[in-house]
Amino acid sequence: MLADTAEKIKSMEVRGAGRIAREAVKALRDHATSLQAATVAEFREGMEEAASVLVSTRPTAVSLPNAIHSVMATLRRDFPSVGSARGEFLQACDSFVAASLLAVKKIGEIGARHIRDGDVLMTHCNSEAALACMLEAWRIGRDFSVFATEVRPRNQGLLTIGTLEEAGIPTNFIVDSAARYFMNEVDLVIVGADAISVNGAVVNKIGTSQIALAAHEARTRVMVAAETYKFAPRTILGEFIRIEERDPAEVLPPDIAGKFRHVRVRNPAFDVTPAEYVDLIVTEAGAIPPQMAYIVIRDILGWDIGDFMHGMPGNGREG
Ligand code: RUB
Repeated sequence: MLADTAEKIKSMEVRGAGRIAREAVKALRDHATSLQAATVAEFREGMEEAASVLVSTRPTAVSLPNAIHSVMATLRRDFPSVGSARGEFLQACDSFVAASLLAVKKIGEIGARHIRDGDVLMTHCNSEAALACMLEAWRIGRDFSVFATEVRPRNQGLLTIGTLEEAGIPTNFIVDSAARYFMNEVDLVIVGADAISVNGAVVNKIGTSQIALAAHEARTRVMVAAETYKFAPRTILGEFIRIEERDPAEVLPPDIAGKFRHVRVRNPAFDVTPAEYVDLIVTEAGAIPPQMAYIVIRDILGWDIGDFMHGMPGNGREG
C-alpha cells in the first residue's frame, strides 16, 4: 500500500497538492495499522522510514511534507505502549484528512464571495481549491463563465472542464498560449497553489506566472485558493522551494526527441508567481494579501524561526 501510493504520486495518478497530502496521510495510516513493532521506538522508526519514502515522491507540493510532519509530530510524545502510540497516530491521520476536506469547503465559501454576477474567470491546471470557489459560487446562484487552459503537457485542463461541465458552468477551453489573447475579457484569474513562500510568492503549475503577468498587465485580479498547509515554513530560513523537472518524454515522445542531436527538452512542472502579481490568497482561515504569508506560517502553522534553531525536523523543501 505504501509503495503503491508512493508510485501513484510519482506517476501522477494521484496529483494535485491537496489530494497528494491526503493520500500520503492515508497511506501512513494504513502502514501504522499493520506495522509490527516490539517497542514504541521501533514503531516510531518504522513510521519514520515510511514517511521518508512518501516525502521524496514529488518535491514541489509543500502540502506533502507539511501533512506528513503534522501527523508524525504525534509520535514525538512519550507513549506507554505501541498500542497507544498507534492509536494516537491513527487519530491524527483521521483528523488531518477531515481538516483538509473541511479547509477546501471553507475556501470554497470564502472564495465564492469574490466571484460576482457577470464575471469571466480564467483558471489554469486542476485545483480542487480553486474549483471549490467556482462550484460554490455557481451553487449560490452567481452567473459567470470560465476560460480553462489545456495545461500542457499532462492536460490537467481536461479534468477541470469535466468538473465545470458536470456543474453546468459555461466554459471556454483554450490552449495555454491563448491566455493573454483572452485576458482583456477576464475579470478574475483563479488558481490553486502547490506551495507559498514566506514572501508571498506562489508556486503552481507551469504557466501560472505567465498568466499572472498577463493579468497584471490587463489589470485583471488574481486570486489564489490554498489551504494553509501549502505555506512553506522553511522559506523563513531562506530555503527555496524546489521546482520539479519531469521526464522530457511527457513533452516530446522519445522517438521524435531522439532525432534531435542538439535539442534538450525541458519540462519544469511548476513556476513561481511573485507576490506583486497576486491580489488575494483565499485560505480556510480567511482571505489574505500574499504579504501576510509569514503570519500564516507563524500563527496558523505554528512555526517560528526558533523551531528550526532547536532542531525540529524539517518540513519544507530543500534546494
Ligand atoms: C497541480 C497544480 C494545482 C495545485 C493545487 O499540479 O498545480 O494547481 O496542486 O491543487 P500537478 P489543489 O497536476 O502536477 O499535481 O487545489 O487540488 O490542491
